[in-house]
Amino acid sequence: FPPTSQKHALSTNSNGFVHVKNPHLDLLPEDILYHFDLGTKTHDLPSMFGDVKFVCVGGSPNRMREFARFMHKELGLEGDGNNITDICAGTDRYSMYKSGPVLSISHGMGIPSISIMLHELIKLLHHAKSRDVTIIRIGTSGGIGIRPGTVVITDIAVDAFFRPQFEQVILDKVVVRNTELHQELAENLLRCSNEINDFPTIIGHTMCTYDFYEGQGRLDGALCSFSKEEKFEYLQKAYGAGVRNIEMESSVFAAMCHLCGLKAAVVCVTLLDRLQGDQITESHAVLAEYQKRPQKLIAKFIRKQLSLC
Ligand code: R2B
Ligand code: URA
Repeated sequence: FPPTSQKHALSTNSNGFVHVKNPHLDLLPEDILYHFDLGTKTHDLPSMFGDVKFVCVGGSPNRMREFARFMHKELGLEGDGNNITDICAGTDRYSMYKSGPVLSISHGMGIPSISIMLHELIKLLHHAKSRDVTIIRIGTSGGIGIRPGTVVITDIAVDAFFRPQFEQVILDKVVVRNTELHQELAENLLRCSNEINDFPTIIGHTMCTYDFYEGQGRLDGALCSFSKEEKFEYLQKAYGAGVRNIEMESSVFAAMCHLCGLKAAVVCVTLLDRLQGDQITESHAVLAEYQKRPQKLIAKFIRKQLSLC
């Protein structure tokens, strides 16, 4: 397929609304957000979500529930954060929790899963007339040449060829989309982490792949068609191109948020250094502490934005 270039400047919308870019939507009598089990006729989306200012997304439903509980406490909200309920309880595809102005949603693993969630989330924020929303993916990743437990704030998501783009097949064409993230937000997050001064944090490129095993150059999958030397050559090349971590959602996340005028960041902790191995061997307790790191950083950022610290 010949690639179709679709580079857009960050859609600046003076009113701060999230915009959908689909003329067909206006013709729908009702919009059913099927994978959330929410809809414009069955739910009062403006009253449920109109005050949302921060959306945090991450792969695992349990981790996003923990994050919502943590934010409930961090924001000093009334009541017991432990009783927080899943807004998407009617479906087991995604989980969603709300703590004041902070929405936490799980997105599952991989580009197709997060992409479906983002279509419905962006429409939800649009129908709810939410304004000035910042969206952050908090996740896990494999590091390249950096200490495990390091948090990487993505400046740009790249594909497996280290290109700053995301290719989406639409009908029978390949549409190429920009994967830049919000630089000022990334720098602001780095400053927050320096203030916490609890764990190493860097800004770097994040490589987004379609697979965890062969797609990330692992030697321990059910299939492997390359040598150990070829693996290292590839990872070194990635490092040389500025890649500091590898995960599976950042490119479509960056592309969709960019097109819809959402200020977006990707903050992932590294669970291992891929130059040292492929298997995740740290104990459950160590991994649990690592996964709290992006959460602590985002809590600090949100508290600062709300002038709570
Ligand atoms: C990071 O971790 C998951 C794979 O273990 C995947 O969702 C990702 O991006
Ligand atoms: N998530 C990934 O996608 N890769 C890793 O190596 C670790 C977590």
